[in-house]
Amino acid sequence: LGQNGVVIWMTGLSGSGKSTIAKKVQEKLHEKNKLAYILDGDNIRHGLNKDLGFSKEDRIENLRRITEVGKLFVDLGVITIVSFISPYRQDREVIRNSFLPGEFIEVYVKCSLEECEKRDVKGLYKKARDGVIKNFTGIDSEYEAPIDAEVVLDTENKSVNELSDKLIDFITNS
Ligand code: GGZ
Repeated sequence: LGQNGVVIWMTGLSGSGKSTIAKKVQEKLHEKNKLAYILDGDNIRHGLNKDLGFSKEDRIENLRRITEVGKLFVDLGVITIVSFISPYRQDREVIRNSFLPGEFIEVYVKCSLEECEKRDVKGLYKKARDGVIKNFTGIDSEYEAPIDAEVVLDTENKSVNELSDKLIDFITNS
């Protein structure tokens, strides 16, 4: 296909809209005959990273392995859409530095905790509030919002369609 690989690293709270946007972006890129692939909880946490939970150490290891897989995909020339909470700023910095300049695009999927909790699509926030789930991001585990993301997607005020176009415009013109 002759395209250069790139990692689109989406970070944001559970329920912020990362997966929904990732799917829409992948779909639109496929329509343009671009090779794009999503790495997310469904294909990574249930397979390669099955042995990992949500302690700080496990989250760091989760992201380290994803980074290594991401590098392979980038070598292959794939537009790699990575969709994980990735809560720690320092880890994201380490990840950024393990790619070449321009190969790593940090995308902040921005949505307030209040709104994510209101959406509570999977009922996980309620479980976290009730203490059934421990170390839940935003409740009893921290989320450090990006300060220097290349792209900020505000899912409280914009549609998935608009935001996916915004992201595709960014990668097409960068
Ligand atoms: C955060 C958790 C937790 C805890 C299970 N904290 O909305 P979801 O369900 O589908 O997305 C969340 C997903 C987060 O996994 P990540 O691999 O993206 O996290 S990290 O980057 O921090 O490693 C949520 C579910 O897993 N989930 N327990 N304690 N999210």
